[in-house]
Amino acid sequence: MNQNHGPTCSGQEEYWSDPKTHEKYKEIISTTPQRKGIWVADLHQHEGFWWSAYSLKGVLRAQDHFMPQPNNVILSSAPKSGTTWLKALSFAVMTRSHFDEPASPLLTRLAHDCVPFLESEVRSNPQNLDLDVPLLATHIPYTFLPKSIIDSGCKIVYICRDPKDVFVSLWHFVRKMNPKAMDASALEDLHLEDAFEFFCEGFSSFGPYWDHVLGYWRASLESPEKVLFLKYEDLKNDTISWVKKLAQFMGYPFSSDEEQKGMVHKIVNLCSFENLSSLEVNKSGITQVGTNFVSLKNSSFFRKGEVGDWKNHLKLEMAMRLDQITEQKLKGSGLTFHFSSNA
Ligand code: PAP
Repeated sequence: MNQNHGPTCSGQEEYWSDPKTHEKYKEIISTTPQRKGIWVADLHQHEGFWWSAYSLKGVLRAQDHFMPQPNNVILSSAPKSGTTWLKALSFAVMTRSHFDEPASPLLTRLAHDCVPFLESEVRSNPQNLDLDVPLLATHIPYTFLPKSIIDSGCKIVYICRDPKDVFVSLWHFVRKMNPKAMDASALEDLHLEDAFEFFCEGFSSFGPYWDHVLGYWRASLESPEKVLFLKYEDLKNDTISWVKKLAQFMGYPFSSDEEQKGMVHKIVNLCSFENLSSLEVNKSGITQVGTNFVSLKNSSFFRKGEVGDWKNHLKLEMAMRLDQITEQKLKGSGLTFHFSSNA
């Protein structure tokens, strides 16, 4: 009964089967500045951001073909900012009437298998859901979102995170990747210092990180009714209040009866790091990222789930440098991260 779960890409079938369209994207990508790096794939620069060829192709396709449903809610983030958690919470909020009968799919599926990325070839996902949930996720920067989303009534929820923790999370994550085309040990040996230099330069997938954040921040100031801007740290600090705001924003507010019966707590507990990371599916499952190019243990999406783990990995001067970059990039925007290296 999998209905409108996932993006509606009119013409998508043609894209996948039409060699001309395929060639068109290939050509665009081949003309972009390309840089080899330490990340899993070489990155291409397009419209000011860095993309793997696979992501960029998916994004170009989404721009040409993606037609949102008016009730779609788009969950957006730069990688390692809290995507998995936001997906789980939003999914749990929208499907709360199915918690008991049948049990929440989050108990048996990775959150990424409950909420697809619109730039990925979601149709290849074999794990269709028996629920019609109008959620989609993306790592696409705001300025590069398909025009159909900007012009639609779709709501967007964005989550960001202290860049220091994003970097540390990314470094750990990349080292666990197992791309078929690469020697995995090359990634395991990835030096923190090398990765740090690249990240500071803005050279990371969907980066520069700060530009990603600023695009959504500005959009949330311009259209607060359309874009909800969250910080991972705020969500950690007061999950209950933020889940209520999230539900309200998405158009699924909790009734006072639900609140009295503890529904908000139930959702927060279901989606907590402790609970999700202890589930069998998230401990031992495997997922494919992008194409069948990279296979990943589901457990790699659940590492520590803490605020400030950067302190265990970054030297003070590294942390200060990243904070300085952040301060300089965000200057005048009104956005701050109160998570200074001196804290
Ligand atoms: P993605 O972009 O690859 O999907 P994303 O989910 O954005 O990754 O980020 C992963 C981070 O979220 C990990 O952080 P860490 O490396 O600092 O530990 C992961 O542990 C954390 N995370 C995953 N699920 C949760 C959760 N339920 N609550 C809090 N943090 C979580």
